[in-house]
Amino acid sequence: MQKYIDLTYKPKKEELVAEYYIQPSKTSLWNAANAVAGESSIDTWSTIETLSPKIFNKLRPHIYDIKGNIIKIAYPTDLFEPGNMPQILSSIAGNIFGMKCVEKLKLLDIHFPKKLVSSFKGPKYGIQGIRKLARVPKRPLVGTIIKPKVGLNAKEHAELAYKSWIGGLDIVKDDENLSSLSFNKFNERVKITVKMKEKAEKETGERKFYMPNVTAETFEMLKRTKFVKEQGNEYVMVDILTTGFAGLQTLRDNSEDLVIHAHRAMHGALTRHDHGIAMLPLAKIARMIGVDQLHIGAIVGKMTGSAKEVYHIGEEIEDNLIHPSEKNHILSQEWYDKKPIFAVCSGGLHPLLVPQLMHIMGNDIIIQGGGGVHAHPNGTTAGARALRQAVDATMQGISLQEYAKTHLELKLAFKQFS
Ligand code: CAP
Ligand code: MG
Repeated sequence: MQKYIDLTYKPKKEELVAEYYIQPSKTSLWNAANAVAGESSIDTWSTIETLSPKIFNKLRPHIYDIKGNIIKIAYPTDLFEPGNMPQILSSIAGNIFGMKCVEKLKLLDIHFPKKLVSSFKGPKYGIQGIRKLARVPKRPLVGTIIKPKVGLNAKEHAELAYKSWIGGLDIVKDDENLSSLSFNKFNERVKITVKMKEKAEKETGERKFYMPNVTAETFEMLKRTKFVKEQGNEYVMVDILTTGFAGLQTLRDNSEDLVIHAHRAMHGALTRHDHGIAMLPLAKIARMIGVDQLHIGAIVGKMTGSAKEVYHIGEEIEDNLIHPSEKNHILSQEWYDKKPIFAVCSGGLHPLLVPQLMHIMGNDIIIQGGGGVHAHPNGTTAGARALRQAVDATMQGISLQEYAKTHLELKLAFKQFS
């Protein structure tokens, strides 16, 4: 009996809605959908006396739309604990991925009702807060990642950061797998790098930002965040998936008013192909919990993520009202008081890719180049200059070829990256 399917049902405003791609295994799609709806809410595989009509009628979800392999399920909000992202995901993104009756299952989007959106802190700064801090009203922010990913000691790290900042970059970040290692201890790195940041600010007259990676066990993360604050730094960076959403919520609740940069290392284990969780709902969760900027893909770089997908994720984290799109598997979403956050485009980027990226994504983005800065033939500072020149040229509507005629670093970037 397919007790959760009701194609005449209209979801209530206060319900959570999840959209899934579902491929059944050795059963019908309807049977598999029914099992997913039950297992993600109140039910199990057998008929149980304890599932009384009273409980059923109060907490049952409704599969209200089935088109091909795409199903939509509306869940009563009482199934979820406000402010508890782990529990919400243990429901609608938990056991169901391991059920034998599904060959493949992918969570494509989640519509969160106001009661749940309001139960999370949301971003403290967001786009406008960061632009105000940076004194950069319009153009994309530009940054680099210290490379090699790990290997430099704290002093070498800080010196490379300085070279990047004086070349015109706004931001320098730690790589996602750099925490506190035997050859590069966190506190020492932060202390020296912040001093080099202040030196670069004095010499350039521009605000400069350092994003130290605090990813660690939660209490340790809070200790490191406190230390960063004591050094007078404005940012922390965290790997939100390897840290987990409970850790991210704790960091957001104890952020010491620092700006939170969210790296999405490990997302590919969930987002690629057609079994797992799409990047869109992960991005929504990050905005709801309250990061200020989030890696969402770079389209033209080295990582997966089509222009359409990355563009829509950018809309989701930057707009306040999201209109539904059947074609793109996007559910409606109102963001209420949750600030828009910066899309971070990174991964395989170099100066020559900037115009195309800005054409697709607009200016409310953060462009990061690691190898694309440090591999410049004249070194890091020149690489930083070339990346900044590519942004400045594009903001002025000048082609890079034209701009390179009067900007040597960009000219040499053509030799290196064409
Ligand atoms: C980029 C990067 C970033 C990726 C993350 C790296 O370095 O530092 O972690 O951009 O991917 O380690 O690859 P490069 P995404 O500029 O040298 O490629 O932004 O897609 O999450
Ligand atoms: Mg990295």
